Amino acid sequence: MDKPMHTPLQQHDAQIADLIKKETARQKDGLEMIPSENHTSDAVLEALGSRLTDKYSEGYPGMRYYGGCEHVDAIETLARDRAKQLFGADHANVQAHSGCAANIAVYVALLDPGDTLMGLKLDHGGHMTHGLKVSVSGMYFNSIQYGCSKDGYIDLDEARALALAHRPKLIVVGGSAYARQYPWAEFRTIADEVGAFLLADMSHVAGLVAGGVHPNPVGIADVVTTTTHKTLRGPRGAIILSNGHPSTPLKRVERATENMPTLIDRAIIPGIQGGPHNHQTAAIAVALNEALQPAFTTYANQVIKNAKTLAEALMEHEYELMTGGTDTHLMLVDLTNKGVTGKQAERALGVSGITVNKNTIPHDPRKPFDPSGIRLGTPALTTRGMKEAEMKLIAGWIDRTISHHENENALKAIRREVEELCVQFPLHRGVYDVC
Ligand code: DSN
Repeated sequence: MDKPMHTPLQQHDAQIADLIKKETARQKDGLEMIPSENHTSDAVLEALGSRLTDKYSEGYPGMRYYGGCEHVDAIETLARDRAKQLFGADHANVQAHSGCAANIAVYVALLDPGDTLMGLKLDHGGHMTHGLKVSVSGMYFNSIQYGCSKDGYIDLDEARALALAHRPKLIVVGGSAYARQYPWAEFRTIADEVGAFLLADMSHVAGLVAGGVHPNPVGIADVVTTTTHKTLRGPRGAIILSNGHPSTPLKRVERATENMPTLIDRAIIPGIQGGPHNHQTAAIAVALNEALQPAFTTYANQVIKNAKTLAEALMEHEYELMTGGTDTHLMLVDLTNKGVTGKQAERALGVSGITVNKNTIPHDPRKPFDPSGIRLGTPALTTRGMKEAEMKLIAGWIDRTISHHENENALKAIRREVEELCVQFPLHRGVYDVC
């Protein structure tokens, strides 16, 4: 009898091969509802696992510190051009290794240590790099933080009052647990009133922007950052978009919006990074090409339809959603009225085969490791082809899980139902031409 064929990884490192197999099965057999996660296409995975990872290419296309860059130059140029086309920007830097690096690069480009920046509090749905005291953004800069009102909406009056009082040099708008459209234009007005740069971090909603179902901050903010692996459905990575045109690279340039491309490029390298991750850049280019196809607009629309359906169904089960619903791909659920903490819910849902994350809610009386809420999203489920009918089923499973969160047998029974659904919606469909 022939021996089973082994891949190189199975032959050379069975432990890692086995763990990758287990993680793939976990994704395949369960429902990924962390709103910042998605499932990339096989084409993206192929680019990510290519020989491009071997290549050093510090610098930018046409201006590298290494030889042999002709092919990675062409790849990075394609990635930049596709990003510019998709979001309508003059300039795209595609080298930031991930979202944190992208945001820090913007601060390096535009601020001096000790300058004041203002962003949304992390526990109100912001992000660490928007000025959290224990992040570089809060340690090296004077961080002022605005928040959300009790209803969960960003408190624009507070943001304006803080801006007038503290005159930040840069204001960040964006976040990771905000269920409504980001008020880019309102923040432009506030930034203009105090002469601040405006950074829009659209990481969570970039795929919705690409699909035309969320306002685009490009042209409103001075600079826009985004990760590439959330609703945009690419590999891990980030893009920094700006308008203006790169000036002579060696000339000292003033920190003005028209010089943004040069300031950003220099902040990435030599400012905070060395060699770009060329395999990642190629995979980003592939994902951007997918996002440029008409089918991606259908996908983005369905992500929102699914989120709205899930939100309505949960509210019918008397769940309290911050802001009373969603305009986007995510929702933030306050579990206080259910007598269950976010940590308990995350654990029980995990047993049921539904992966979510515990999350603080604005003005949460509890701590981040055991907060009052959970955050749910629909990007990954929609990629698998799930629609409104499945969202209603899932809302029922979430409710049963939370109601019986200490009954392991009940949770295992739900898991079997979840697995039956997952079989009908394979993870790797290869080409995402349907929704
Ligand atoms: N960790 C990301 C999220 O889950 O939203 C933000 O960087």
